[in-house]
Amino acid sequence: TIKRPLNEEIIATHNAKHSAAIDADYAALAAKLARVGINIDAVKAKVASFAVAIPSWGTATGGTRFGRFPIPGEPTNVQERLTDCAVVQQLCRVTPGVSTHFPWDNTSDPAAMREEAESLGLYFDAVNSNTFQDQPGQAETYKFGSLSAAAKASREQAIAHNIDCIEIGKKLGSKALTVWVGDGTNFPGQQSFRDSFDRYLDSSAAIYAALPSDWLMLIEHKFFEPAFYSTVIADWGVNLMAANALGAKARCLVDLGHHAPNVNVEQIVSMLDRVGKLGGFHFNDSKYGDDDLDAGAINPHRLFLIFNELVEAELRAPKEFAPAYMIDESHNLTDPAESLLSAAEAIVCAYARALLVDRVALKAHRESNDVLMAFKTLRAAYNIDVSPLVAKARVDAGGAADPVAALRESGWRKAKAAERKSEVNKAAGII
Ligand code: PSV
Ligand code: MN
Ligand code: MN
Repeated sequence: TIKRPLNEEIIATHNAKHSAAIDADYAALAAKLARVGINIDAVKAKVASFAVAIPSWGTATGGTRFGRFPIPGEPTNVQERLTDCAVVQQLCRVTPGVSTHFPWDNTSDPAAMREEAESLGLYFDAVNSNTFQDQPGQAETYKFGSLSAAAKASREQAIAHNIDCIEIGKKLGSKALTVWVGDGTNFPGQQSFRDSFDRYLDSSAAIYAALPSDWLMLIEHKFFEPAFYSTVIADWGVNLMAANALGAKARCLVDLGHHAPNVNVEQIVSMLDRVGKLGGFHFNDSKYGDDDLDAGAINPHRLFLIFNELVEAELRAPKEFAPAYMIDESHNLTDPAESLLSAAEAIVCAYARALLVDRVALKAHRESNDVLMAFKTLRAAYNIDVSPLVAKARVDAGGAADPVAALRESGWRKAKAAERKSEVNKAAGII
């Protein structure tokens, strides 16, 4: 049996309070969808099979380069981070996977960590390497780059770290390595764009050679930050060049915050899928750049349009379609567990809406160049409030009717504030 961190009775009491309203709203939505020939139970079954991974580090407060505001009771080590992932999963039931980051999740015993995760009903998703920071005691610096560095020793160290991540990931049961590098330049002339990319490819080929046959290497592009003049893997074009050069197991990962403003991300999704190179997603939202705000908080319509392309891609080739989904946010103002619950809800709602698009009508309107009706076909699905459907799927799977409210009712964070060695407790002299 799975160890669920929250008292199941609290969730049952919470659900009992909401069940009549959920059932009534679900029945009303079922009737509305039936009028346009959609069977709500079939959509609910698709929603119930949806999963998006939580980044282990996303369970603790993030920060900006100007400061961080830790909260009492937040997780302080990998065990506590896993427990909070289990809390989120217990309430929302769409986040069974955990994505790790090394050395942030350092453990001397990955096999025990896997057992711990499994006992909590979790599994490990992609492993993330980290060559964008120097670690204490490390021999070489990444100040001037890692996989693309001019210094061979820095490149070798970065390659070795990625291979270590694969080795740990094998013990965790992961099936993918996500590589994002901070490599780039701050000054025109600082490096040759071309030589840097060639060195990146050489280094990545060494990592690729160490990948098990059933693993993927997910390459994440980002057009700025921490480098502000150029980055080595700046956009999806360079990303695709790298993935093509490395081989079939290399795919492109799209982080929603890693594009220049106003870039049409849904079109990128469609194009990468077209060539079988859509590896995965990091979901977040932004107003200006890589803001790492909560998914769907700023532009839920864009999230819907992205899922519209994903649903279309899945319908085209259901067997091959398996992008890795992860939430990649920085929670600076909110309780991270609450933000993860609210983001997971936004993501799954965008997916549910995309499932409701009348694809037969859309195709016909496209073929007859009925521009407005094509647009209205999409908009009709976007306008449907799918929250009763998503809530019903969640409750049927054992989750909470209103996950954030249930978390608050459980008193989880307050209880942990008394137990965990958080920075807040240290600063207050409590521990
Ligand atoms: C970089 O901005 C990024 O999106 C990458 O995915 C990292 O792994 C993550 O943030 C955490 O730093
Ligand atoms: Mn990311
Ligand atoms: Mn990012």
